[in-house]
Order: sequence, then C-alpha cells, then structure tokens
Amino acid sequence: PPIIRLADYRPSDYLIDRVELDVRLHPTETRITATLALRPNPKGEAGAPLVLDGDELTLLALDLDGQPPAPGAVEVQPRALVLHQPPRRPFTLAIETQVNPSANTKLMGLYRSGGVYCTQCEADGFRRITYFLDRPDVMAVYTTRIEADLEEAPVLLGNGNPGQAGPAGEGRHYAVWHDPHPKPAYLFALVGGRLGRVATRFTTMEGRDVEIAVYVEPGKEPRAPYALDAVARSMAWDETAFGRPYDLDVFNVVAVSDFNMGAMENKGLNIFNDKYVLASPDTATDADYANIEAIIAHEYFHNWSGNRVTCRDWFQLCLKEGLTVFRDQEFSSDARSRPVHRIAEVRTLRARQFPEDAGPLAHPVRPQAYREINNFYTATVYEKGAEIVRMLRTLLGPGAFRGGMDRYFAACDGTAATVEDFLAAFAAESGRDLAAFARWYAQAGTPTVAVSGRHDPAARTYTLAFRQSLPTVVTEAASGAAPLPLVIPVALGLVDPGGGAVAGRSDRVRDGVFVLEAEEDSLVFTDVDAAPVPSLFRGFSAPVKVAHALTPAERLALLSHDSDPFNRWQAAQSLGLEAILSRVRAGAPQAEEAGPRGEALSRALAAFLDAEALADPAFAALVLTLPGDQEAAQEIGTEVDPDAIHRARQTLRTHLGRDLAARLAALREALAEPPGAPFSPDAASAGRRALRNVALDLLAAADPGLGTRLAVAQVEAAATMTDRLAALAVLTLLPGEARERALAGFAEAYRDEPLVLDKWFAIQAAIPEPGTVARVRGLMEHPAFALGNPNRVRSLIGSFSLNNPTQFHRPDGAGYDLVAEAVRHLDGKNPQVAARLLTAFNNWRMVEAGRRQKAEEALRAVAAVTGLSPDVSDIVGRSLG
Ligand code: HT7
Ligand code: ZN
Repeated sequence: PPIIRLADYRPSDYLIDRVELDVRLHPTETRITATLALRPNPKGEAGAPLVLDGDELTLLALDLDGQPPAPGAVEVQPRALVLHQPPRRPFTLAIETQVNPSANTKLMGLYRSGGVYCTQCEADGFRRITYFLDRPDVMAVYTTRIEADLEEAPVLLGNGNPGQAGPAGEGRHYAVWHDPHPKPAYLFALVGGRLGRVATRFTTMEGRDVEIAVYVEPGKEPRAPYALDAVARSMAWDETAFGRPYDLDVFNVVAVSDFNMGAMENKGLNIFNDKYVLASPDTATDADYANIEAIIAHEYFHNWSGNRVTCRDWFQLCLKEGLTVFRDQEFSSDARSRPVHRIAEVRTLRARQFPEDAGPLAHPVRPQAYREINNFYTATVYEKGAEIVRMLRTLLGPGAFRGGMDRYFAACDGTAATVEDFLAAFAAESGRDLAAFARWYAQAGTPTVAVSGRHDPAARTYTLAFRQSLPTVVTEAASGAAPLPLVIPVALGLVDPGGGAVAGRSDRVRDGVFVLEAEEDSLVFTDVDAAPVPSLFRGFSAPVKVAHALTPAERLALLSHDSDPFNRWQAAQSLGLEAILSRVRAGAPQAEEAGPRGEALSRALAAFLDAEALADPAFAALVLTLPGDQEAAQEIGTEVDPDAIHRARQTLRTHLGRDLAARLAALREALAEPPGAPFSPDAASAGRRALRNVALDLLAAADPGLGTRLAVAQVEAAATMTDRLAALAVLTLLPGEARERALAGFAEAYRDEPLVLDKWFAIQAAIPEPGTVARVRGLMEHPAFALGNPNRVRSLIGSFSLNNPTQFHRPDGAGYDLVAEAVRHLDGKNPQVAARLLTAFNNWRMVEAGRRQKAEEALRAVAAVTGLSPDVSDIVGRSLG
C-alpha cells in the first residue's frame, strides 16, 4: 500500500452537511440508501472530481439531485466512486448499495456477531457500508432509519436520540434515530438483534434526564449491572473532574462477542467486546472488573475527547486516544487506590510501550506517515500519549491544566482538531511557550535520563547531575536526524537513609518538580548535612528510563522511608531486577545461593511485610511481585537468552518463597475470607485477594508439594473466579497429574462460558514447558476455539506469544512457526487481528543469534505469502525493514 504522510494533508474538496441513511437489514443482502447533502469546500479545489471511498460494496443505484447522472460522469473503481465535474453548488447524491453482513469476517463495516447486526467504522469501516468521504474532518448530521425482521431483530439502535418506530409490513419493523451533533463517519453505528437490557437514569448537571441502557445476549442480564453502574459513575465523574455533561437523551452500550478491539465510542451507542461488559463473581476476575470499569469510562469520556472534539486526520489519533486514556486513568485512580493504579499504569507502559519504542515498529506519538492506519492503534499512541498529557499537568499545575482543558473544549467544540490546537489552549491559559514540549509528540524512542548525586559535607550541598539521551530512531517516515532535548518533569525529593527529615532545598524545584530541559543540567540543594538518598521521578513523572546507580542499602532506604509510594515500589522492583540480572550476567541463573542482591531483596521484603503488609494489601501484592521476564530482557537488550532469564527469575522466586515462607503463610491466614462472606469487586477486597494469591504463588515456588496441595484445594473451594484462576495459574507451573486434572475440571465446569474458557486457553498457552507448542496446537482444534473470534485468538495464540517468552522463543523456532502459521491462516479472514498477532515478533532482533535466525525465517515465510493484506504486509515489512 502507498505511504500516507502528515505533510501531505489537504482539506477535502467537498463537505457533507447531512446524511440520511435507510438501512434494510438482511443476513446476506442488506441494502443501504444514503442520501448525502454535499457542497464544495471553500478550502478545497474548485471543480475537482468528487472521490467517494468504498470497499467491497455492490452499487445498486445512484441519483444526482433526483436524476441519474449523465453517462460517463460516474466511474466505479474497486475502492472508490468518482463523480466527474460535480455541481459547483450544494447538491444531493442518493446512493444505493448492497452488502453481505454474514460474510464480513473482517469485522469492519456492518457484520453479524452471534446473530446480532452491528457495525465498526473506526478507522475506515464506514466505506464498507456506503460510498462516502470517509475521513474524520468531514462531519455531518445523521438521520438513520433501520428496518429489520421483527423476529430476528426486535431491538434496533442507532446514534443520537430515538425517533419514530413501528411496523414496516411483512413481519418487518423500523426505527428512526437522529443524532443532532455533527460527526465524522467513523462514529456512525447501528445495532439490530435480539438482546436483553438493563437500564437506569441519570440527571446531568444541566438538568437533562438521560436513560442509560446496557444491551447483552438474552439471559446474560444479571452480568450487566456492574457495567451499567460504571457508565453512571463515569457520567458523574466527567462533570466533577472536567465539567463535561452528557449531551443526548439516551446512552446505549451494546455487548457483542466478535470484536476486533476492546470497545468503540460511537456517538450515543458504544459497542463493546462482551469481555469488557459482562461480569459476575463466578466468571470475572478482579482484573476483569477493573478493566470493565476503565473501558466503560474510556469510551464514555470519548464523548467529549474524541466526539465533540474529533481529530482532523488520523495522524492526530493521540489527540483523542492519549487524552482519553489519561482521563480514564484519572477516573480509575479516583475510584480505586491512586498509587496502586499508578503502578499498574507504569507496568503496562513498560511491558508494552517501552518494547515497542525500542523495536522496529517504533513511531512517534504522532506518526508522520503510515501505510495502514489500523496498525497505529498502539501502546505508543495510547499509553505514551497519556503520559504526555500527564506531564503537561505536572508542568503547568492542576489549575492551569484544568483551565487549558476548558479552553480546548470551548475553542474546538464541534471541530476536527490537531495536536497544535490542543497545545495552543494550554499555552494561552498558562502563558507558557510549549514549542519544546511538543517534541514529545514528534520524536520516537524512550529517553534515558542518567543521574548521579554528590554530597559535599563541607559546603553542606547535595548536587544531582542529569543527562538526557534519546535514541535516534530511523523509520521510513522520519529521517533519523539527531533528536532534540525534551522537556522532562522530574518530580523528586531527598530521603534520609535513617528515616529522618532532610532539610535540603533548591529554588529550581517548584512543588516538588525540577524541569530538565537541556541535554545536561545539574541541581544543587543547600543545607544538606548528611548524604541523602535521592528519590527521582516520583510517581513516574516522565516516561523515561532512569540510569541511577544505588546500593541495595540505598534502595532499602527508599522502600522503607520514601514518602512516594510509587518509588517505594520501584525500589523493590529495582532490587528484584538487579538480582535477576546479576544471575544472568554471571552465567549462573540457577545458582544455589541467593547472592547479595537476592539476600538484600529477601531482607527488604521481610521488613516490609512485618511493618505494613496488611496496611495496604494491594500495594503489598505489587511490592512482592518480581519484574517479569520481558522487563529483564529489555534491560539486557541484545543477545538475549530467554531461558536464562526465566531460570534466574524462577530461582529467585524460590529463594524468596523459602525466606518468607512463615510470613506468607501467616498472611494467607490473616487475609482468609470467612465462608459465605459477600463478594465485592471493590479495590480493597480485590487487594486482599491479590496479596493472598501472590503469597500462594511464592509458597508454591518454594515448596511445589505444598503449593500443589494448597492450589488444588483453592481451585476446588474458591468462591470467586479471581481465586480459582489464580490457583489454577499456580498449578500450571507445577507439572503433573494434579495440574491436568484441575485443568480438565475447569474446562468441564465452564464448558458453556466462552469468556471463561478464554482464561483457560490463556493460562495453558503460558506454560513455560517444551510441550506447550503441541498443547496450543491441540487447543486450536478444541470445539470452543474459533479462528474467526478475536477473543479466542488473542487468548490462545496472543497469550502464547506475549506471556510465554521461553516457548515463543524456542531455540528450534517451533514457537515462531506456530504464531507465523496462525497469522497466515488468519490473514484471509481478519487482517487486523492477524497483523496485531504478528507484532509479537517486535523484539526478534534482541534475541541471541540462533533464535534470531529462526525468527527471521518465520517472518520471511509470512512476507512471501502472495495476496497478503495491507495490514500484515505493513507489519512484516517494518519488522524486517
Ligand atoms: N477508538 C476505538 C478504536 C477501535 C478500533 C480501531 C480500529 C479497528 C477497530 C476498532 N475498534 C475500536 C477504541 C478506543 O480506543 O476507544
Ligand atoms: Zn479510545
């Protein structure tokens, strides 16, 4: 596919003010009449041909101002409808198309999921429904009439507010929906089907009475109230936190079982992957509840950050996605524990975005070019995009930040905006020049900030020297020119190693934040009597890697005495990471003795558990969790041996489990829930479950016999899916009969629950044993598995490639072959999901030479397939490039 460049952006030659859609739903022959009120765009080229996008459409009829167009005036191309010499005044085009929803396996445009008609139009799916100017800067007011068989689709939903509805003859009925807010085509949606419903009401700050409803598969209504309540809480929060009220009379959420991503923010009609709606204690884990809450909030918040203010073009994707992730993170932080949530955010960023930024798919938060936009819904655009917004708040302070947001919404409401528009609102509010800050959007790669500290007892000063460096990222789109320094907010403080107070101060630190703007800078604190331990990047104040050598004793001081919970957790993580790395680097991943760092970690964790494990169990669970294999691999960077890392980490778990055994057993007891206790998904209850299960995991690492007994008992007696699955996951690390029996029992118990079986697929795919490739191949034949369902594919093959580094990176290449083969099979059906799966090869250049060669062979085998989709060919091309 050709490359599309930001620098080539031009406004559309034509605009569409109003769209009237008449959709007659039919399983294989759905007909759509689109009546478009068009006019030349004063900012476009006068007299240019009108080029409407289209994809896999059958054109049935076309009218221009009520007449068939003159012969030769219209050209139907495979992916466009061209009208030569259109009128130079406003005109109407009526287009009738036909599509086959049942044959739509790409799940883009209009398709059927479990018998329910639904749509997915972002980024460019509307052109699979009718010919259109399918670009986000063409915004229109839509009226949609939906007609369907009454038996097949008693529920008919569209964007906006409901209008007339009634019988349409021959067992059919219709419903009209009108959306008064102009929107781009990517926010269009409709749903038709047999669906159950739960509903509530909400009165907005403006006094609007809104009906909120969640639609699910009939019979699943008891699993919908958590999502429904999350919508109402999101509505209330956006009013309080950002002054943003809802703006229609109804807000509908529909859960479908076949969906390419998590959910979609269509105006007034959010469509969700059912995984992110349905929840009951027996089927959903605490993580599921947290995800449902976050994704419901995310899609709802898009109503302002994305819908009322949309994107001018797809290069501006972070304008809605980064901002909306920031907003949903803030919502979850307010609803749960802020420090615990911040740690979770950073773990995701490090596990997904840092590797992306360090590999061949690296791109700036605002890319400068793309071939396939669907491949740019990435951790960089979303998660790093959110970090940029957070840095802006840190730099400006909460007052100016909120003022800037208000200005942005006021200035850009009803428009398709750019990153420049966003920053201009904050510059105007704060009087600050944000030109250098804007580099965060343009430069790919994770910066490293190297820091060293020096205490001068005579002068009673403490000096911190900072140096930032950014890798030069060379991509097809960008020149690879030397990057410019970034504006990096460093939230920091000085900690007394004994837990006392440190008096030091510097007038370059305001509200606890020092701003690093140059490549090098240093900061002098005065009145410092004794050498402190610096606590840097508190709350992870910038998405950077910090190179700062500290002794285990200094890390222990931070874990014990830092006032910043994030850095307390970070201190334990750093000790853990250093302990793993020292084993790998010494070539002794399985060494018997714990080593000085392992011992330091055990001592630190023992002291921590004694002092405060029960004070905040969710936080304690995070402190006790070692950094993952992939984080260690990132740190090593080249010639990585995933087996060595895995052994080192497992051995360290064993040591920790032994050293802490008595404390962990006591914790499990102290945290045990009384039989019959009512279930609550709240953060405190979830935290207790998390700590109990981390304790189980470490105990099992130390004593597999005990671990097996405890885990088997827990699988059988668990009152929640969280506890059952956690115990099953512990068992999967303990080969043997008990494991297989437990797995079989679980499958039998949940045979009719696809979303629960997804968890069963996922944990088996993550078993770090040579038999797993064969196991996964076997599971692909399981009756519950379907290559056409994205959730199944992600659970089995996605989990294998992302959560099982030793087997995905098998030295004989069998893991790579498995994934590459799945990508090849899937590409003909669902290119978007196939391409996403292939991104697991992102880190292939980091592994040692033998594996590297196998990975390259697997990638080349994909590249050699004829008729590859643009999605997969883009990823494979960049991965090998
Ligand atoms: N804005 C939505 C993105 C999305 C999507 C993109 C491409 C293909 C399918 C898709 N489904 C949803 C989701 C969001 O970020 O809120
Ligand atoms: Zn989003």
